[in-house]
Amino acid sequence: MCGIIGIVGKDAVAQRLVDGLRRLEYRGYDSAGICTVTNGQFGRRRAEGKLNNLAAKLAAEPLEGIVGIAHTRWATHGAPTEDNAHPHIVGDVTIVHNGIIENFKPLRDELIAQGRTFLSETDTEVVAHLVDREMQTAASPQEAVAAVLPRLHGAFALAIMFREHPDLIIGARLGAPLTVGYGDGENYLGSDALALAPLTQRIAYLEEGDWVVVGRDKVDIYDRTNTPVTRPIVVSGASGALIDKGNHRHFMQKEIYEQPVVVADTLQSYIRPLEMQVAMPQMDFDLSEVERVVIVACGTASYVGMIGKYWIEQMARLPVDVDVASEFRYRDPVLTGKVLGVVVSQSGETADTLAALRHMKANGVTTAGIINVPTSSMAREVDLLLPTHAGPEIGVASTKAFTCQLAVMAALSVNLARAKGKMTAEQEREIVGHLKEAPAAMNAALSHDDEIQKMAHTIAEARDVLYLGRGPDYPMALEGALKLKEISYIHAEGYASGEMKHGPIALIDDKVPLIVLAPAGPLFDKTVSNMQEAMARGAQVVLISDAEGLALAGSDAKATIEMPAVHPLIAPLVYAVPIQLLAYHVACAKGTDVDQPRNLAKSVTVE
Ligand code: HGA
Repeated sequence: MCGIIGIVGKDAVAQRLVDGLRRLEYRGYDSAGICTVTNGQFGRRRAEGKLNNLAAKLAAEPLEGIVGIAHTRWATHGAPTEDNAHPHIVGDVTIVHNGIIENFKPLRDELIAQGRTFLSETDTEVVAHLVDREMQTAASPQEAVAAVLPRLHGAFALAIMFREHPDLIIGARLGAPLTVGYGDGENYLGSDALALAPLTQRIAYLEEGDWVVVGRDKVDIYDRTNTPVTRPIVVSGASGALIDKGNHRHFMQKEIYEQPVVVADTLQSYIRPLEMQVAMPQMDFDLSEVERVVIVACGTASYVGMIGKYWIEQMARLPVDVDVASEFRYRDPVLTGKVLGVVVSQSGETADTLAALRHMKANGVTTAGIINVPTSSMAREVDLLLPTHAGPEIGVASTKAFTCQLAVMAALSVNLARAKGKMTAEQEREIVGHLKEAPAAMNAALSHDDEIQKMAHTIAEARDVLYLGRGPDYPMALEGALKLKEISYIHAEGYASGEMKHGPIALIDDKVPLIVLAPAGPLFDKTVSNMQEAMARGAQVVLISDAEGLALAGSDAKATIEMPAVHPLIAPLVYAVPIQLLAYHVACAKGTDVDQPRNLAKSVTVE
């Protein structure tokens, strides 16, 4: 979540650090800060709120210096105020941190007992004090940091700078990502390769427990036992260009519109068009041996997992468990038998999902990952990487990553079905045909943008909204509700249609819009009955269905949105479009910050 960048440079760094923060803003945007060291002094600027506030401060009071660290924050400990913003300075030490120091309370008590005073409410400040305390006796910054790291429990990526040693920055990582960038006469630290892309493409990924001394001409990496190690330098390939919104008002809108193209790109690497077969990347294990599947993810990606459960169970007849990652490890799941563990994540850094992946691996589970960032921790750690090709997703609310994840989940389901002998070549050909139709059907769904925009004004006035769906449309209902919550701050819930009468129907009155996702098909009549039950109690229904469904039940609804008629397998990809557009236009009508909604961050690197 928080984003870190550090430069041991040959030229001025302040502007370059801010540019790097812009590329990390997706990780947090509640406050930001920068510190440089020059002429034996630290110079620091910090600001509450968006990065522009920090940029304005820097423009008014520029900072000199060719060595510096910077941070964009997503607060975990202490409100997003200027005092809590990083970098924190204690004595001759300044520090930026991503993660949570879980034992910060006893450490803080210990330091206070020694007469130290804290200026922030953060967990981070204890690290600055600990390093400063060690510096009183240590022979070098290296020695001080090596003494402090074993005392920290929890997760951290750190960049530490020293007033009296202005030519180095020390970085460390445990449970949060940190990369080293190799430049020409200067070197860098960054939360990800994207942040460093304009500076260098030559990147080394630190491993768990590593710490690093970054100098101008040299980088020394140590593992958790303080043994010098080398980590491979790779060419990141991350684009140095800043991604822009094109002609769109928001990144989210742009990303919704990109879906037909990026889903087609993604499908291209999972389909052999001539053979009409689904293809998978090379793997060194045999899918036919899989006895059960365990899917773990968070938020929107967890709904991909739930939809995957419907697909894999139906097509491959394999039992599937789906867990939200934050619960998975702690309920001590049974992982016996030949389990295929599947993680789903846009960033590949989500702390809970990463921890779940490691838990599965530690228990001997073969793992696959549906991941959008190919250089991420998860992408590097899974046994089988199943990449999505959504491209950088900037809007905090996931849209194109979600539909690309669905496309890959569909391909995985078909592969499992074939490997388990549950799908004939003829059936596979038919499914490939439907998958190939998905981008065009998504385009058709996009053509309803104007009418959805008009509808959004009514929904924007609601205090509560309910979404209903059955089968794979149930997770879609959850996703529709999550989208509304995330960006329009309207309380929304998704329910399995049949569950309404077991409680939620009590919420219904004529002020609660009820959005029903119901493509025509075997589940349609049942869902429409549930819709009627709600309408009998005054519900204002928006029915999203195809022409056949609307002909059967549309006249009863207050409003309708017509989707193209599609095979049930690709329906979630298509129905994603109206629920995203609806949330988007409701948010615009309410005037919220669509791309950077309050309290959220794009990449959730704390548990
Ligand atoms: N715990 C620190 C850093 C928070 C963070 O990494 N969020 O993702 C703080 O609250 O400042």
